[in-house]
Amino acid sequence: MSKSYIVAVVGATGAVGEKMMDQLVKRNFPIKQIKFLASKRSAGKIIEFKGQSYTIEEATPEAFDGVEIALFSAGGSVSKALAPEAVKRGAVVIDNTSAFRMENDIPLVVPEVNRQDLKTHSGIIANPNCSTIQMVCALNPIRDAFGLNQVIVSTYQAVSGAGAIAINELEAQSGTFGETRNVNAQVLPVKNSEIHYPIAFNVIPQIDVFDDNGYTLEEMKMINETKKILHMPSLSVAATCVRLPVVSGHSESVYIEVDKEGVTVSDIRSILDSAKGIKVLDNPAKQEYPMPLFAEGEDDVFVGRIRRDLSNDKGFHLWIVADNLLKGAALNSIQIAEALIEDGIL
Ligand code: 25A
Ligand code: L14
Repeated sequence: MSKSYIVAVVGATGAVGEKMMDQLVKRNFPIKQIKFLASKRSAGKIIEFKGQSYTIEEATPEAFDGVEIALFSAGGSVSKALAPEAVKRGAVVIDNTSAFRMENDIPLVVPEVNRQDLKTHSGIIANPNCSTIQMVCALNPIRDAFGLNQVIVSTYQAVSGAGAIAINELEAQSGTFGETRNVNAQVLPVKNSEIHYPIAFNVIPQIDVFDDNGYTLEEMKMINETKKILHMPSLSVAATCVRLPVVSGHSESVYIEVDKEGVTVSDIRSILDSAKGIKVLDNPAKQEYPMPLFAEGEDDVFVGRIRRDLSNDKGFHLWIVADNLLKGAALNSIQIAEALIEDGIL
């Protein structure tokens, strides 16, 4: 009989944690025993998993005794404090926050792209930022076939990226058309800052806080993580990250310049058609293109609107959409765990 594992989900009550639970069931992950951890606020609450009731426990260092795989999605500060404690107790941590992603000795992994990086882990594996994951899924096969010089991306990101609390805020504001400018906003663009704007009937060109260079941290995550995952430290990447009143599903308008001369749109399409985890949805005659409402609940990264730049023969434009809570977070984390098992690393 193949091995099964003692698993902990940290942040089980959040938008991502709930999807992690769904994915563990859906993908029939080999679980011997499971526990669900969250903040003190949620400790004692009961949640259902595979027809059984479980009591949520407070995430403390001791809660990780005996745990073999710990899936973290409770924010960066929780990961910083508790991931090393879990590792100390023998667990492999797959961390969905930004806490460790850019540390040199921590692999940052999208299994379809850089699964080999898992081999060098020393306890913590970082799950990349959601907008970055869906973009590199499409860029990697193009880079392998035609080379890649430059990437310029603008994102159209759903509120679920900011957690369950931001979904509630969008819902609450959605009946307010006509008076939206005066609604009481408390979460977006950045939960713990002083200034907030309504998201219903609006578009906010800020995700996460600003860096001194004028970019937001979400934009810097896309820039730095893309280079790290693709192993291309000098790739030219620029990003503008924008929040829209969409519940789930991040969309991206991506401009790329390839290395090779003479690449056609149909070359790009056929490379993407045969790439794992990608679905090309690109038929202008039938008005077929990816949209976040239809990507919700789907595992794949959808690519459409593939066209050549009109002034640069090596330039192409793509429209990339995925469910940010699935491939962007929970699904990718479970796929990392599966890859560790399949490759004999765990
Ligand atoms: O940028 P970072 O630091 O990497 O942050 C990542 C955060 O972004 C979210 C996710 O929030 C994560 O916390 N996120 C969304 N998409 C993501 C993606 N693709 C993503 N992160 C990475 N990649 P979330 O809402 O999905 O989950 C938050 C979970 O964390 C638990 N938690 C918080 N503090 C904790 C903790 N667990 C342990 N110890 C702590 N100190 C949190 O549990 C939730 O499971 P909870 O018990 O605090 O929340 C239960 C319910 O309460 C609501 N809530 C949250 N904050 C407040 C609140 N209610 C009132 N007041 C609050 N201040 C939540 O909505 C939840 O339903
Ligand atoms: O870095 O607010 O993984 O949409 C991803 C979602 C940060 C927040 C991360 C959002 C998070 C982001």
